[in-house]
Amino acid sequence: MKPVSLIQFLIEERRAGHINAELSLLIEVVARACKRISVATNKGALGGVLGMAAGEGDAASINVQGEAQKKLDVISNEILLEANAWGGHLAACASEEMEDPQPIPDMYPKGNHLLLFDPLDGSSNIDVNISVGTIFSVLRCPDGVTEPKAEHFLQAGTEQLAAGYVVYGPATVMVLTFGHGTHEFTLDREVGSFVLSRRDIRIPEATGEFAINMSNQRHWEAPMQRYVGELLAGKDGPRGRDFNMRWVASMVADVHRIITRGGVFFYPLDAKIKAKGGKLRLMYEANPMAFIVEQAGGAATTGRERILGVQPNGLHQRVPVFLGSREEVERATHYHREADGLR
Ligand code: P6P
Repeated sequence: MKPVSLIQFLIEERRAGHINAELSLLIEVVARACKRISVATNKGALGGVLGMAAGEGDAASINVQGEAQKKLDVISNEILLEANAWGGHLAACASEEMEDPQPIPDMYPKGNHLLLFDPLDGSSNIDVNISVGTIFSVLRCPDGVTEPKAEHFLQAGTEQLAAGYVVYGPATVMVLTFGHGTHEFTLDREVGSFVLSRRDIRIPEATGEFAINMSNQRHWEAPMQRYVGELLAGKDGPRGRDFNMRWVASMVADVHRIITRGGVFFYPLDAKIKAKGGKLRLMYEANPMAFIVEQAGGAATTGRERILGVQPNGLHQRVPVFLGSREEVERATHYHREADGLR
């Protein structure tokens, strides 16, 4: 069968009335930027892009999250900002790497969309050559707002018009949803275009594989201790079956494994991070991944409520994340809600 390029897929989606021309062109701009990030990432040590953003002996370059930036964090952020500045489809961008939203410069045309992204998630893995990725989310700019501020981005995940990620691994793969299924595109490096490799992905409802950072176990809440304890007990415990564990410590890689073969991913609240509300960011990590996973038949909660239903209170707000195969997400969420005295 003749391969379907991302461009052709976007035309199909426009014909089906799932997206408009502006959103279609915005996704093309983001895809082109991610191809450039893939080239930079794949250079490794030869590209002079590994290591910390700050030079030897300089003060570390710290982002709004309080994390030391890698060179590729900064480069990826700049690639996405520059590509979208003149693209003409955006009113503003927001990034994990920047405190405030970035307006579109006056000399460029503006559009009606807001783009949020984590330009290079999992960047602590770059120097050890483990897959990293870009995560993005698209919202509608409220009518009449010409200079969007942070509060204009604070829309629940159900308002997303599009969400996607690009994982820079052995292959560069984009996974995308517009709310009409979740679809996968693989970068054909010889042609330089993303080609549809899986349409209408379905995550198996049941799974035998879970992903969590076990080193935090002593800090978890009791329901999480109970749930993971049952998985570790395997066939000798109440679940009556053995489970396997994976933890890449790169959300895009862990989520892509789940999108590919099922599984469940947890970054629960724990005593260390309780004050911050969690580890992962709602607007440009949890929400886009939740949209993608739900559209593939999976589930995504904070352990207490549907992630997409959370009303944001800050651009860099953090939330606990439980996502993947529906049966396991629902069981772990039930344990937490039961412990809270909720049904
Ligand atoms: P930990 C990467 O820093 C990240 O934001 C996600 O990509 C990943 O799932 C998580 O943090 C890893 O956290 O505590 O295991 O290093």
